[in-house]
Amino acid sequence: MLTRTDLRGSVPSSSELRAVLPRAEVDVEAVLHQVRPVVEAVADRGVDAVMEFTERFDKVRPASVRVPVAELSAALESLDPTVRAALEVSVERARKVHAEQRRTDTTVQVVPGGTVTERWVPVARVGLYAPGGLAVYPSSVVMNVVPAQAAGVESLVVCSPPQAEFGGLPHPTILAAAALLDVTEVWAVGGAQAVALLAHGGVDTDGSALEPVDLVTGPGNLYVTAAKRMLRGLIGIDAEAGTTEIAVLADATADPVHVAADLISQAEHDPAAASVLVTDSVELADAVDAELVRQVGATKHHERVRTALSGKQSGTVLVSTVDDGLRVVNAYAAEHLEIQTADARAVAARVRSAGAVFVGPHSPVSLGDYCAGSNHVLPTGGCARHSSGLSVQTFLRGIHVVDYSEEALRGVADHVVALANAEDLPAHGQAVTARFPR
Ligand code: HSO
Ligand code: ZN
Repeated sequence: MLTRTDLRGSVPSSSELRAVLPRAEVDVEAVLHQVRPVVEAVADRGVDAVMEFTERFDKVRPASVRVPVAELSAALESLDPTVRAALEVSVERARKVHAEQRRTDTTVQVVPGGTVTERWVPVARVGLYAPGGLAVYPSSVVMNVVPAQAAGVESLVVCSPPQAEFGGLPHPTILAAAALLDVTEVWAVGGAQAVALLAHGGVDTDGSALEPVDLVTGPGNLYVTAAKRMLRGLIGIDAEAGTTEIAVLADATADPVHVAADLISQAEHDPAAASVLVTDSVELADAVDAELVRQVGATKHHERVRTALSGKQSGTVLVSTVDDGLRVVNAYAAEHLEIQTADARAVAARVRSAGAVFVGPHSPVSLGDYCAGSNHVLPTGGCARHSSGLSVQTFLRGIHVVDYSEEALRGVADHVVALANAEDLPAHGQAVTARFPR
């Protein structure tokens, strides 16, 4: 089921590896020309334009963009109690982890009387996107809202597309998750028009203001991603989220039943999802293939899974040693990386690039998707080489605060003047010497 790339013998350099490893091609640029008129119309005409696009793309016209607060509590009250209990555990664990991870301010005394403090200040207002359609993930509402709240973000809006079958409201589990997290502002808008409205703000159908945000996070489809890319600068965005990926680095000690189940679990998201096995054991690769055939037949979304597993973005990579496997997974920089080898902890400690790492036989990716306490909004498409997943840090800005006394400034004045002159910016130097008239 998985195509094989044989790198036994020699592992190419990491740039060459990136060319040979299975990976989905996501072409955000290709949809920019479709997204641009949507973004521009919303910038010009606000909610009127939003309603037109919503009718065209979501086939429904909500009464207002803002979802009445009563709908949020109603959705929570009707939520299946088992799902509610599970969401509560998910929230509790995520809060525990994210609260501890908030950075504290640091003050460095550079010289007596001269300090630089790094002060962490939450973004004032953020918009969190929750997709609808094929993917209705209340868990993603948790993963966006929890770090924003842990950072101390004061004003927060959740956006999700209106659904015709729910009378123009977003999906009820999205509303219920928002209510559970004490979010009171939810907008029924999706797609590129949602990002544009978040960035520009507008006036709702009842005349009330929809305030623009400073930062938009959360996964969305290609159009949402394109709109984020286009509006970046006016707003901040998180790393671009593409289709989900799992890589498993496994040796002969791994259980093929578990490895296959984990590869299938993420393939279930999308026919374009990527599942990659990297192993030094041909026996394990064969056993995983056999298991995939057996398990895929029995899984609910077998069509989607089969398409994902047989796509060119998925596959098995054979290597000579676990060390070579590490080079492969480090170059690949998967969104999710499982280490299922002997001494998995030591191997995991040598991972340099991955959105998140799952160590040993009892830490499957789906645990992290819901209830580990970690965040599941992670960089895809190799972006883990340069970016991190969503965290409390995403919602904070570090401000350097410079505080020097007269003596501390005097002590370094000559050096400032020398550097200013070297850059032919003498007024910079004079701004210091003016404070010390001779
Ligand atoms: N694996 C997805 C997140 C998710 N899984 C939501 C289930 N629901 C991307 O990390
Ligand atoms: Zn998942």
